[in-house]
Amino acid sequence: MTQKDIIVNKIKNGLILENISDFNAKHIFECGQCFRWIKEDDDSYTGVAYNRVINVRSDYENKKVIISNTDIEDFNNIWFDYFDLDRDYGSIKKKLSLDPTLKKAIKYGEGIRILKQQPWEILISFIISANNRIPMISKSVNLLSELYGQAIFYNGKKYYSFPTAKQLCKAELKDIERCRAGFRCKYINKAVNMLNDGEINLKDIRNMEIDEARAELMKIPGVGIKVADCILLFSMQKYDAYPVDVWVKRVTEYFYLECDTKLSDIHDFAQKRFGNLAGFAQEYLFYYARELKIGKS
Ligand code: 8HG
Repeated sequence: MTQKDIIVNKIKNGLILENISDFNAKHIFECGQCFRWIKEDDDSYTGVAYNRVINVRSDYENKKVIISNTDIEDFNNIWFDYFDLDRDYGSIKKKLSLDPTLKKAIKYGEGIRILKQQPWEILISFIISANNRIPMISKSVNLLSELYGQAIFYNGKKYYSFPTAKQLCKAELKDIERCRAGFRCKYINKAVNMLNDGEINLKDIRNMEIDEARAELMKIPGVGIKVADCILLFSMQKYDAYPVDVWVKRVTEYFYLECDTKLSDIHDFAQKRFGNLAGFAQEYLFYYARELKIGKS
């Protein structure tokens, strides 16, 4: 699917997208890559990204998506890229489905797209994610936004943008601790300072090839290999990254390798088996394993 194929029409306070393939809002927002999307009673999702609040509803069968609280300009400048609409997920799925396990995982998570999220937000969110559970990660990211971000009103409700490094630099460690991220707060504080001092530059890192980019990210305290790989995949378009958390370790061992395989062997396996589609494979597998509790003894 490319921009040419999608039909975009204005509706009241939003847009309707037609002829849109591989877009399932539930699978996109619940697969684990993002923390700021809330499911509404009507099965649509409301979220904050790029300092905006939008509501997204998808009709997978009929290839339709409704985005509320937006306009054509923002669609062209932000949401088209954010939802990775220029990518042909059909061909990715076809290639990965040659593998019987992935065929099942893809069927389960059909319509997942890897969002192009903002590196700064993803850096801090995944620092918070270390040894943490997704509901707690969301809570801390939301609290941090409430404390230091900007209020945005939508549908009679108050939402908050994710704070910039400048906004966060006013906060001392004891203030950041109010976001209830525990021991990770000192890492957030350090990352804020490193960014503001120019010690790290996320734009430069994004332009590096993957190994160098990963090594740079891992200079930030609180960023180990898994957190770095999540940042690379979810915000820097490094699609050969294969973040190995507990679930991906379990599911990869369960279907392909032996119990207690070394991390470096899991990475080598993923590289050989999935190549530059490893990141996509990883997300289908993460969602599949986590939802179905695969490999959990
Ligand atoms: O999408 C994700 N992929 C992987 N591999 N790991 C993730 C994703 N999302 C996410 O939160 N994690 C990690 O899994 C962070 C945290 O350690 C744990 C939460 O289940």
